[in-house]
Amino acid sequence: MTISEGSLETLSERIDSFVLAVELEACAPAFDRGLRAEVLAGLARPQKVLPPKLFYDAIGAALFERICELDEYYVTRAELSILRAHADEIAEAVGPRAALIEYGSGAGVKVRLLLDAMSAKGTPFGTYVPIDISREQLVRVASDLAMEYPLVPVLPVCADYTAPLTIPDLPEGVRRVAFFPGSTIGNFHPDEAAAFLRRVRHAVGPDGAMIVGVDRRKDARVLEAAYDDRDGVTAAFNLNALARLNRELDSDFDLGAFRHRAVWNDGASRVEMHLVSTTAQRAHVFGVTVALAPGETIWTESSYKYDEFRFHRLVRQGGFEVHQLWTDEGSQFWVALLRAARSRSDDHRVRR
Ligand code: AVI
Repeated sequence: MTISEGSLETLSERIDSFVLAVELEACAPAFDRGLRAEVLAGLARPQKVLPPKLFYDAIGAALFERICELDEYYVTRAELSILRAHADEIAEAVGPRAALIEYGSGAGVKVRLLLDAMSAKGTPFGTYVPIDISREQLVRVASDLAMEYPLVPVLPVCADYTAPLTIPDLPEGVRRVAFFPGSTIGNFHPDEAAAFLRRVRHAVGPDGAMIVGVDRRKDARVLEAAYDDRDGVTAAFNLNALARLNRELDSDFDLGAFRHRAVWNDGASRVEMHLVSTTAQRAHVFGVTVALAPGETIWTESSYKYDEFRFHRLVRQGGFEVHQLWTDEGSQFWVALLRAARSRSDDHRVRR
C-alpha cells in the first residue's frame, strides 16, 4: 500500500488503511518459538543470560514509564530537553516530504516534538512509519497521531525491529530518515549495534539519515544510581523478566530468592543488570531444569554508554557518518544526526 502526500483521503479512510496495514503485518505472538529458544539457550550458558526484550510486556512497559520519571534516571529528561531545544534544527534535518521511520515508536511522545516543529516551520510532511512489537500500543498511537496530524500519512509496522524486517513501499524518490530515540542503541552489544545500524542504513538507502539518542559515559555513581533507584522501581522492572517467564512460559522461579544488581563495567563501558540468586535453587522453564548456586547471577541487560571515540567507531561500522551531535545542559546525553556513508553497493546501484 502506498500513500503519497497528494492522495487526498478522508481521515476515516486513512484510519482504515493503517489499521489494515497493521493487520496485514504478521505480528509475532508474545512468546514465539524464537524467543523461547533464546531464553532456553541463554539459561544454559555458563553466565546465564536473558534477552532484555523480555522486560517489555504490559507490566514491564508500565514499570519502564515509571523509571523514566525517577529522579535518578536522567536519561529521558536529558533527551527530551535536547529534542525540545533543537527541534527546529532536527526538523530541518528531516527535511520536507521525508519518510520518518521510527524504530520502537512506543507511546509516540518524542515524534510529536518533531512533527510539531515541522508544523510550526511549515515543512511539508512525508509519511510516518512507526515500528513497534506491541500491536495494541501501535494501533492506538498510530490512530491518535493520524487524528492529531491529519496531513501525515501513518503506515504502522508491527514487528520486532531487532530482527530483519520489511519497510512498506514508499513513494519513489522519497528520502528516508530513521528515528531511534531513547538510547536503546545502548541495549545492543557493540557488534549487534553495528549490525542493527547496517540494517537501518540499508533501509534508508544512500540518501538516508538517522536521528538516534545516545547516552554518554559519565560518573559511575550517577550511572549505578540510575539503574538501582531508591524506590526499587528498576529492581521490580528487572525481576519482571522472571515473573513474565512464570506467567507465560510455564516456569516456577521463586521471585523472593533473587535480588537486583546494577553494576558499572568501566572496561566494557556499560551498566550491567543482573538478578542474583540468594540461595541454591532449581527452577523449571518449559520443562527444562535450571540450577542456580548462591550468588550466581542471570545477566538481564547491558546499557552501553558512549564517548565520542566509541560512538564514531560504531557509526562507521554501521555504514553512517556522524553529521551533528546535540547535547543537553549537563552534557549527559546526545541526540545524533547520522548520514548514510557511501558504500560499494551504492556505487553498484549508481552504475546500473
Ligand atoms: C530502554 N533502555 C534504553 C533503558 C536503558 O536505560 O538502558 C532500559 C532500562 N533498564 C533499566 N532502566 C532502564
